[in-house]
Amino acid sequence: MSVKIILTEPNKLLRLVSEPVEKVDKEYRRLMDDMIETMYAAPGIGLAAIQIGVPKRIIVMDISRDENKKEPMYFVNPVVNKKNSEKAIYEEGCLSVPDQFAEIARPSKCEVEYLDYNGKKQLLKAEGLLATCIQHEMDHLEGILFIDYLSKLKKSIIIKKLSKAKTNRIVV
Ligand code: K1U
Ligand code: ZN
Repeated sequence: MSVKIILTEPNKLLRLVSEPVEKVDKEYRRLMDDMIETMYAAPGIGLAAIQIGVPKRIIVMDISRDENKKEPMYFVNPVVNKKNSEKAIYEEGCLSVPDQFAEIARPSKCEVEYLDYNGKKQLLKAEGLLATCIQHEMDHLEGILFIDYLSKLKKSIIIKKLSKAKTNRIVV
């Protein structure tokens, strides 16, 4: 397993629509191992494959927030079957949009079908942070970032800040 570099906005790769996985094999399990290690190292509670430059429909998550009791979750080719009309607001962050946070409204519950780490079909009924996180991660599969839900002005201020931070990092 290895910790990979997480791409940050602005980066055209983050805007790609990820492709489905044909078969959950050894190579994809190795990718999921790298993703979960990268997510724990960041640290974060979710990560999509495109955030480490791989345009495949794979997500890893662990919302347990307990260092000693890890509960990793792996989602391959996830599809949302049902979404609640009621919305929940969470302050979201993103490892690809460092140090920026914003309140985002999303359906408060959802049902997701996916393949697990072993390629077995699963159905998850999610609510609370789990529902928010999975929807945030599934947006990554479509090339969508949480800042896309903000006003044009707020989004452009954040992108300017991130571009500046990137330039400074290269100079130093
Ligand atoms: O980059 C990502 O997609 C991961 C992102 C997931 C997320 C967070 C909050 C709401 C929706 C989705 C993060 O993990 S940002 C970091 C974070 O939330 C966190 C970091 C350390 C401890 C606890 C949380
Ligand atoms: Zn994100």
